[in-house]
Amino acid sequence: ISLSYEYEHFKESDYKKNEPCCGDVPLIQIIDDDVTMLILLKEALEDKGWMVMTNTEPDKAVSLYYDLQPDCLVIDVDLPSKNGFQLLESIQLHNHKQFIPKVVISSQIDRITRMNAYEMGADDFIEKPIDMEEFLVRINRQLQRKQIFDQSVLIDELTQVYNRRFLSDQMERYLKDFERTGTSFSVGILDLDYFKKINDTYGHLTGDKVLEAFALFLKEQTRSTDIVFRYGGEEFVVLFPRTNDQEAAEVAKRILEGFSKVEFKEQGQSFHVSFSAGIYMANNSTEGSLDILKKADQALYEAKEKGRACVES
Ligand code: GH3
Ligand code: MG
Ligand code: MG
Ligand code: MG
Repeated sequence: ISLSYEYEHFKESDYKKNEPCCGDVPLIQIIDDDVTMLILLKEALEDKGWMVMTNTEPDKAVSLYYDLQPDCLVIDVDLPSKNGFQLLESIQLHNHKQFIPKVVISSQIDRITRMNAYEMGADDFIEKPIDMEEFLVRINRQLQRKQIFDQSVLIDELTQVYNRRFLSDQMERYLKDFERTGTSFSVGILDLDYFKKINDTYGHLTGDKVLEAFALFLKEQTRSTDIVFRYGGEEFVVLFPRTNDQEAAEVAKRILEGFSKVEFKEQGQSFHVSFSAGIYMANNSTEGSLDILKKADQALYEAKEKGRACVES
């Protein structure tokens, strides 16, 4: 079996957490250099109905971790190229504001190794060879913790704006209002342009700073009745109550103009960041919140197609 296993079996594009189809299915990321082990674990976890992505390469694993924000991370700490502990530490360091359960698997099970694992942020420690039945129970336990955590949180830790969960609550509320009073609202999805490149050039911590700055800018530049949400990674949603799509698009354009002028300075270099936006106005009460977000997302797609740094509705 070749090392390209991971890409044949898990395409990033197959899994978009932001999309309704995948939103509720837990995603588990496994990092192990042992491909046989990966396949074994992957199949067992998939039998439970969970989605699994596997990585043998630590660096690729970190960027996928950021990209897809798994619900549970399973990591082998005795990796040859980059020490698993180092990897765990760097993930922990960069992602300290997010709760993603981390399960360490290891054939070294001495006390020091176990203590190291917990100190580096492991939530559980499972010894190899793995007892599959027990492994599944323990992973399930971690997924439950994650679910309880997610359900209790309405604010995104990193950016301090509302999260995706609260977005669906609010959209339901405004849809009911629309049904009752006929007062519509608009929704904008704003996605930073070439954000991956910022991470790749300056590192994830700089990427995080840009996200924080963008969220703050959005809050400052919208009306107090508008609500800002972090929709996923580098995507934000603004809900504009009592606003038609034209007005909302104008606001978005003004924000785009302003934000594009913000100068970020990092490692002796300066750079600017733009975004693309898709706007949609709810126009009949039979539309659900997911339909509305899909429409806004289509408009966003058009904005990206047009070359980015623009607003489509
Ligand atoms: P496009 O112009 O088409 O939107 O390109 P893009 O690079 O912005 O889009 P893509 O979806 O390819 O990449 C999004 C990146 O956002 C990838 C992922 O690593 C990064 N990301 C997601 N969440 C976070 C986060 O919390 N912090 C950091 N630093 N990066 C994140
Ligand atoms: Mg190993
Ligand atoms: Mg995106
Ligand atoms: Mg983007």
